[in-house]
Amino acid sequence: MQTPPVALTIAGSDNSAGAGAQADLKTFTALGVYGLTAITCVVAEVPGKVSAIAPVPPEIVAEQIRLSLSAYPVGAVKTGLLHSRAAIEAVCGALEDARPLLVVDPVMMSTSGVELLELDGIDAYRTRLLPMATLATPNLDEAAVLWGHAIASLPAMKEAGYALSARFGCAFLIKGGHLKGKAVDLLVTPDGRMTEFPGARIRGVSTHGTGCALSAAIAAGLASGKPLEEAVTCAKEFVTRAIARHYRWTGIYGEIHALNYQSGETK
Ligand code: PXL
Repeated sequence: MQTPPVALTIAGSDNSAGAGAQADLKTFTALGVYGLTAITCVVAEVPGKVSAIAPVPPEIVAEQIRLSLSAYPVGAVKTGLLHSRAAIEAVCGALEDARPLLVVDPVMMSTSGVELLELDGIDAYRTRLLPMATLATPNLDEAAVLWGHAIASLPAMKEAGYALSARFGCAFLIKGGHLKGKAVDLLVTPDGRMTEFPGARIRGVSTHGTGCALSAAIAAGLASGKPLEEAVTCAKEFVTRAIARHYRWTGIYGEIHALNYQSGETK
């Protein structure tokens, strides 16, 4: 009989299963964590093309969370695509009493450039959700929106990291994958500590869902009792490996790639 750690993802459904709740579940499973889901919206998409998005009623989002938290020993929660202000407020209401370890991936756009978050959702992140978070994991564009200034260099990333962490009272992992030059991710904690994580940039692989997998892997680490920095280090190794040994198929949309979370030899 086994009693694995449990993590809950609050995220959108991606039918192509490279991003969203499906990517989170695959990540939890690969890392030995039992995954629960609360679905916020349903996205019809394939890599490179988002064709439709339908929200789940906010009270149903909240009920999925409340039930999950009441029935299971949830060690950590992550949020992915929340889509609307109403959904963010429902999530905050449902998490308020439990106050779990919380990783917030403030998803605003798809990898293919489609807006996934309604505009007034940004304000709800600022006023409601980020103050409840343990860690936020924005990419450069999302960090710039939350901070209110452009970020085009490593020094600007550092300034943003300190400012955001102080403003919201949570740790920030700013992902510098789109930075010119070398890719660096930056972790800043509210006590003012900063850690740089060199990111291996792997060329020629177009995968969506790497951000989802990274934040899910961090939540899995936290649910397993790892301290934050160790959870981030392990999560980065996990995602780098999943990109390096990615899957590929050729079809009517050209070549499509997907992360490979399985352990074993790199091909
Ligand atoms: O990768 C961002 C993302 C997150 N969540 C869902 C998505 C996407 C990208 O398309 O569909 C559900």
